[in-house]
Amino acid sequence: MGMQRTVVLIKPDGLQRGLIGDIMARFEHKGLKLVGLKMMRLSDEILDTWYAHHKDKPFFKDLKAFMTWTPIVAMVWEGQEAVSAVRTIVGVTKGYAADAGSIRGDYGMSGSQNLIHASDEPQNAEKEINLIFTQEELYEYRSVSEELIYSEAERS
Ligand code: FUP
Repeated sequence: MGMQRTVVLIKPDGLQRGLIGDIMARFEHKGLKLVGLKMMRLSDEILDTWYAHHKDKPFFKDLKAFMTWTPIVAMVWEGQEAVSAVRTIVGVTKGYAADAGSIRGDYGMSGSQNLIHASDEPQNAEKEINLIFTQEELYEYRSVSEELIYSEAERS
């Protein structure tokens, strides 16, 4: 158990479909704490690093074109085991296979236009944070609901 930070991107289809508010509400209601938020256009350079593990895949070119179609919304959420907690809320990669109740399961049908990105492990979360956020864009503050969301033992 430990406090973690994780990156969520609302992809161009999430923005175009007007799902930004609904998506953010899910993380807020879960009890995650928002520590970074901005709208931005992803560059070719960022995407080459972000999706380096996919660079030889047949869908890489289309993936990059899709991710640069419009600006995206980037955020950093913090909480206990935040990386896996957020991945559970997001659902598996392909919308048609994702569990009902997850974001991809509830809102998407595509295997590529899947609304949202979430870091898959803590090490990648740190890498992704450093790729798109500066230190000044990340905030530390005390959430007044922390004592309701976590037990005393979890907070210390
Ligand atoms: P995820 O971690 O669930 O976002 O999925 P991956 O890292 O495996 O894939 C990153 C993105 O590549 C997906 F969100 C969509 C795209 N992709 C495809 O377009 N086709 C595929 O077969 C697999 C992934």
